[in-house]
Order: sequence, then structure tokens, then C-alpha cells
Amino acid sequence: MTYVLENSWAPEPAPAGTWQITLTNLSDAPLSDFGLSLTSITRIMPTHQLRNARFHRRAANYHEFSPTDPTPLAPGESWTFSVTGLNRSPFHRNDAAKTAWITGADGGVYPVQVGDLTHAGTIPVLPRPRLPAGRLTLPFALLPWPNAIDATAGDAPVILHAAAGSARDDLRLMMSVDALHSRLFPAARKIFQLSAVPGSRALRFAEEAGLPAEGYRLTFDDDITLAASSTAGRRYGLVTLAQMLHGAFTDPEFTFPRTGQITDAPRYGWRGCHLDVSRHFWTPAEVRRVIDIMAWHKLNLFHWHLTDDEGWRAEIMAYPELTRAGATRGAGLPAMLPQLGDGPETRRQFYTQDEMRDVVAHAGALGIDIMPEIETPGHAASVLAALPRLADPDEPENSYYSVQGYSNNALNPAVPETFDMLETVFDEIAAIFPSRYVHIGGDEVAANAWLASPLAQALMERENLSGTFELQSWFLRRVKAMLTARGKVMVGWNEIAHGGGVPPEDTLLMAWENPQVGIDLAREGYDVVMTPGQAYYLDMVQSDDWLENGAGWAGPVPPEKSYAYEAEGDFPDDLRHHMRGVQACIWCEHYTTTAWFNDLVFPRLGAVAEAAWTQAAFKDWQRFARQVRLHPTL
Ligand code: TNX
Repeated sequence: MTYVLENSWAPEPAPAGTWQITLTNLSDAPLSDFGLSLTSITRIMPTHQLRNARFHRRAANYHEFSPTDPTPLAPGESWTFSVTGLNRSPFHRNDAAKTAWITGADGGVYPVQVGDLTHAGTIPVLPRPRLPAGRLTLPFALLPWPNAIDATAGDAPVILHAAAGSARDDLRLMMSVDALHSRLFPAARKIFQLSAVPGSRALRFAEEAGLPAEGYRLTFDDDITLAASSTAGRRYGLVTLAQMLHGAFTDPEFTFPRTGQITDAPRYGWRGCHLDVSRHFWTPAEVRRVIDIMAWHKLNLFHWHLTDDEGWRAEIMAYPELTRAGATRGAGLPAMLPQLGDGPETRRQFYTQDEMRDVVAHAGALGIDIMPEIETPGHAASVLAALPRLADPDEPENSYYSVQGYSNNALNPAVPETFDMLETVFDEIAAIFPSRYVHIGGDEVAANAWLASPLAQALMERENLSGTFELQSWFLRRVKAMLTARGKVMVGWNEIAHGGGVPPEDTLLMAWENPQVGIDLAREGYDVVMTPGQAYYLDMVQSDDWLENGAGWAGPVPPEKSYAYEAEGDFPDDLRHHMRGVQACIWCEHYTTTAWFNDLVFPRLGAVAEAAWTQAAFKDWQRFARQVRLHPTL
């Protein structure tokens, strides 16, 4: 690496301060006639002021500059420039340049090593430890904590074998949980056996119709009996056993019960986890591991955020452009430029339909439903880059911007092919995903979207619609009809209710902007899943210290805050039946590596999982802190 970029930020002048960037030439040759490209989530606005550099273009996070001074940069020399007129103040070290590269006069592209954003004039505070040492209430490894447990501690760790005469379905289920455990902890000893071995205890399966659908009862005696009324309940009972055995084998403070009982069932039916694969692509193997981790946490719904401005990741046979151009980012490409920590290289990243089917089967075998998300009408820059004919040709460029800095990024309701494309996409998606639920996005359409589109204007006049959100509601009602025709429930982000919304029957909205929004939606008659950024967005920073990674708009969200949050808390009694459950969201603008994934997702995913399963009265932060460190990471 022979070029280095360092950047710092100072708060003056208000409102968003000054960003200073220094490029140093550590190579042996002078650098002349070059351009600098960088990706940065803090962006420069059209009205910026630059010193010592020329600005060439910006597309969302992607920026291009060059020096105003044509004198070559000699070996060892630096070029410093500064800019004011930023979209907002950065809060943390990863809020500005994430990646950079130089384009030389010869057309060659050269990597640049990028330092953390520093805060001019202050010494950063190191983030504090996120978890206390914690303490055990009972010596059993269990997370989420069961809703009733009364058991005595055993001494030597045991493994379990299936009682003679067990049904083949039960044996299969037992082996599938054993395999899950082995995938999550490849170095750990196996926990379940089909046949007895010295020292093993027998596990008996019993059918008990009176137990709740996802519930189970474990009775510990010389033998162990697992009673349930469904496969789901039996699987959760097996995961409970697996967790306790794993803990007993790996941490001397844990044992396995000798006698007693666990009677358990989840607090909420919707126990979700979302993953954004658009901003940062996760391979099918990584997605399967996320699903394995969910199964270990007794979560049951995987929300696969397959499309967004930054990339369309689902192969659609009838529209190959969507993954040809719409899944490809790279320097110099006409459709989509590098973003959010990309280098200059071209990367085309998407899931084939077979890969998606494999993931669906993998999740299904673990009792996890997969809800696909196809973002409409906003967050659709990748669709419009792939299919430019879906834009109104007479809508001026840059006529509106999304919060993420994309211009003209919403599907246009007045372009008839928009609906043909969606019909086709939903047909293919419905053939891959058996879930009753399809998420259609609906968030963050710019407040002035479509207002400069003559086609949209004409439609609004014809339909007597006023403003962006009435047009959005008109659009979403048509989308809802498409889903109803396919037997699907329409799921969306809370803004779906804007401008008149859609009929609440068979609609489920996710309250993300803040908890109150969820209550307001319930009052309007919508069923809601609570996923407020202030507690359950796992991309939020975990303290306000400069050296944290993550987003700041709803933060900071330390693990204790995620844990303590009670989604039901402020719901009036008469609206509580609309609250279907809770969900963690893993947005990936800041997730440039697996290490960052682990740093941001854990232990907060465990906190959401415990809120989803365990009744409020049995939550205990200190116990959680002690338990959660036994859980797997990516
Ligand atoms: C808001 S949540 C968004 C996402 C971002 C997220 C970052 C939502 C429905 N829209 O597009 O990734 O904030 O925290």
C-alpha cells in the first residue's frame, strides 16, 4: 500500500463543520494528474465549499475529487483539502471515508489505505465494556430464559440418547438439533445419540395435546421426558436441552438438571430477525449461519431484505437486468458505482433462485419462516439503474433526493410497466418463498418524490390525488391487491400508513421510527411488529463514544438498552392484541466485515430474542449478561 488517506472533522462552521482530507504519497514515484475516489456515508451537499480540490461528482456515498494544484505530488508529500457543506455532522470514526482509491493519468486504479475519521481537537474516549460480568440465577445455560423452571443441578455432564422405541420423526428432529449444535460449535463434543452409551441418559418423547402450539414440557428424572403438541414445540424443547448440555460441557459453572421441570412457551408469535443483503452482500453460507444462530435463539421469522438502492440481490428470470446491472457495483460502471466501503473492483453479487430455495429449505428444517422483502416504491435506485425505461423520461434529473442521498429513486406509479414488473417479480418470488408474508418496503419515500414527473402529475390529476403520499397510498393499494391475489399478507414499514394507507386487513406494519408509531398504527387498526430503531436496530452505535462503529440516528443503543426495552410497555390494553411481536433489524451500511457484524449484532440479538420469548417478569439483565457469552457468532 503506497498511498494513505487520513481524514478528520471539526465542528466549525455550523451546522455540519469541516471535513479535512489528506492524501500522502508513500510510493517511490511522483503522482500527477490523478483523481481521488472515496466512499463516505457523510456526504457533500450540492452547495458545498471546497479548498484545494476540485469536485467531480457524487452518487449517494461515492465521491470524486482531484487537486486544484497540478504540481505532481512527490514521494513523501501530501495533498490536503477540506470541504464544508456536509449533509450532517459525523458522530463516529466510521462516518466518513471508508474506502478510497486513485485513478492515475494512465487510467490505472491504485488502492489507498484509509484511516479512521478523527475528531479534530479531542482525544477519543475508548468505548466502555458492553456487558457486566453478570451472574447466574440457576446453573443452566439457557437463553432465552424459559417461562417456568424448577430444577435441581446435576453433577457430571451427560449426553442424551433416544429412548428405545422412539418414533422416526422424533429421532430425525433430535439429530437435526444435534447437527445444528455441531454447525454452530464445530469443536464441541456431540450432545445427542440415537443409542445408549456409558453414562448417557434416555430422552423420551411424549405427545401432549394440551400444550401450546410452540410450547413444550421437560421433566427430568432418571430419564428425561419431552412433551409437546407440535413439531415446533418439540424442536424448542430439544434446543433447550442442547443449550444446557453445551453449557455444561464448555463452562464449569454450568450443569445439567438432575430432577425437576421446565414448562415453556414463547411470549410472542412473531420473533423476527431481518438482514440487509443489499448494502453489504452476505453469501448463502453466511445467511444459513445467521439462520442457524436464529434457531439457537428460538427466533422463528427471517426477514430477508433482498433489494434496496445499493443492490438487487434476487435472481428474477423474466428480468435478468435486475441482477445483471442491479446487483453490480464497480468503479466507472454506468449503472451503479461503489458504495459503503466498496473498493473500485466490479462485484456482481446476488442469489440464484436455487440458492434462495436452498436457504428456504434450510430455514424450514429449523422451523424458521422466510419473509422476502422487495422494496417499493422507494429504495429502488438499483431497479431504475437496471431498467431505466421505468423512469418518466420527462422527469428532470435530481428532482428529489432520498435521505441516503439517492436521486429519483422511487418506482414511478404512473409508468404502467412498473406494475407489470412487480407482478412478474411477485410471481417468481412467491414460487420460491412459501411464506404467507411478503414485505414490500414502503419506507422513506422523499416527501417531494414524483412531483416533477409530468406522468405522475397527470395521474394525480386524473385520480384526484394530492401530494406524494396520497400517490404512494394509491400505488401501495395496487401492490396490496397483487399480494392478495397471490394469497399473501402484505407486510411493510410504518410509512405505508401515510397518505391514506392501505386496508388494515391482512396487512402487517413494522414500527421502526419509534415506539409511539407502533401504538398509533394499532389505533388505526393495523397489526404491528415492534422493531424500533431506538432498541432493536442492531446497526446503531452502542455508546456515543467517537470510536464506536455504527449509525447514530436512533442511537446510542447499548445492549442493556436493547435488553430493558419493553415493546408492549406503553401499549394501551385495548390495543395490545394488535402487537404481534418483536424483531431485530440488521442494516448493513456500516457492516463492512464479519468482525463488524459480530461486534454490532452480539449480544444485542440475544437481547431481542429474550424479549421475544421470555415474559417481562422473568427478564434479568445480569443473568442475560452471564448467559449470552456462550452464544455463537457469525
Ligand atoms: C432507515 S428502517 C432505513 C434503512 C436504513 C436504516 C439505518 C427503514 C425502514 N429504513 O434504509 O438502513 O434506517 O439504520
